[in-house]
Amino acid sequence: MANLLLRPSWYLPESAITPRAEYQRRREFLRQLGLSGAGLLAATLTGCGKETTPAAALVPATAGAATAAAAAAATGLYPAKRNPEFDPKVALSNSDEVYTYNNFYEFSTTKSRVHKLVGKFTTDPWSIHIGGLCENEMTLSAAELIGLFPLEERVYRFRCVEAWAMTVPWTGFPLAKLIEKARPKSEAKFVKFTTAMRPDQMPGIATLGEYPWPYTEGLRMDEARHPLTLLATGLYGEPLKKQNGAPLRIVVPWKYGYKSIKSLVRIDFVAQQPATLWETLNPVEYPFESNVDPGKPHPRWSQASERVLGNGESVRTLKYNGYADAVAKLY
Ligand SMILES: Nc1nc2c(c(=O)[nH]1)N[C@H]1C(S)=C(S)[C@@H](COP(=O)(O)O)O[C@H]1N2
Ligand SMILES: [Mo]
Repeated sequence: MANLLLRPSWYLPESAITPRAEYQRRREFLRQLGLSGAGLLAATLTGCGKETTPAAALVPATAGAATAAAAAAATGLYPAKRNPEFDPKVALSNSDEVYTYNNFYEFSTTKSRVHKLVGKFTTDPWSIHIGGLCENEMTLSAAELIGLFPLEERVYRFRCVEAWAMTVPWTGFPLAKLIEKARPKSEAKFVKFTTAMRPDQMPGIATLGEYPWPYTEGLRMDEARHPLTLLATGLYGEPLKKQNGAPLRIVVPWKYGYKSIKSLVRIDFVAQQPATLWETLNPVEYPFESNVDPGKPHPRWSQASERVLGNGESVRTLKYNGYADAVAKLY
């Protein structure tokens, strides 16, 4: 991963820097400013996105606050120390927008409504099963899983197939560590991920009755083991909020956002490429691999550029979402 540190092709141009709200006040940000200079400061503070910020971004992000937040903070897990190897040293997307502009179809297809509909969704207590073709099956509480390995913060770019993008600080640990602990058998060629399915707590499921619930996703074993693939437990220095996939989600920054599956209840090692919800619905639009590729237009969205959350600016999309140095060798 050293080349990520030395040659960070995923640095954003200043035009892509989005304004920030509360996170701007964090000590961490002050540290960054010291490192990144006055140009960034000026761009951050004068790149006011008020005119272009959707109304949803102005809603206070109180709904859906992680109930476990206070408890977790008390245990001292958050905020986790930022890993400098994954830090583009640019301003982050506005956290209020990241909390209120969500794709989570189990709740709603309207992004600005998801955070208002997660209230009944119980994420504490939570149980996750790691099984399938492995020597060390485990059923753990979320708290147990989160405690298995040290948490770190990583700033990643994130790109939705709908051509919007954000830059956010996730907390978590590499999925590879958990895979190593589970000891997959040699027949295991893929990892299948499954989201909780609770129609009584997730009002979107009934409105999309024909969808092949639960939401599932998958990765090849080498993709799942890649050091960039994160098992995320937090965002902006706090436990994940429900709308962002509490208590545990996957983040795969070089693939379109739908591969980054939320609110995990199962991780299974399997021999065959697993069916995924989106590929089952439309294999042409949402193929299993789904690496970010500006040269490969989607039938409904050109993938050449992306709109940056917060300031609405359009920037060119990068192959593998800017992570080519780290992942191109996989393909
Ligand atoms: N279970 C589940 N996971 C999901 C989705 C979903 O609808 N259900 N949407 C995906 C899509 S399309 C995107 S872009 C990201 C959005 O994550 P965010 O709301 O935290 O930004 O979550 C992904 N993970
Ligand atoms: Mo997405």
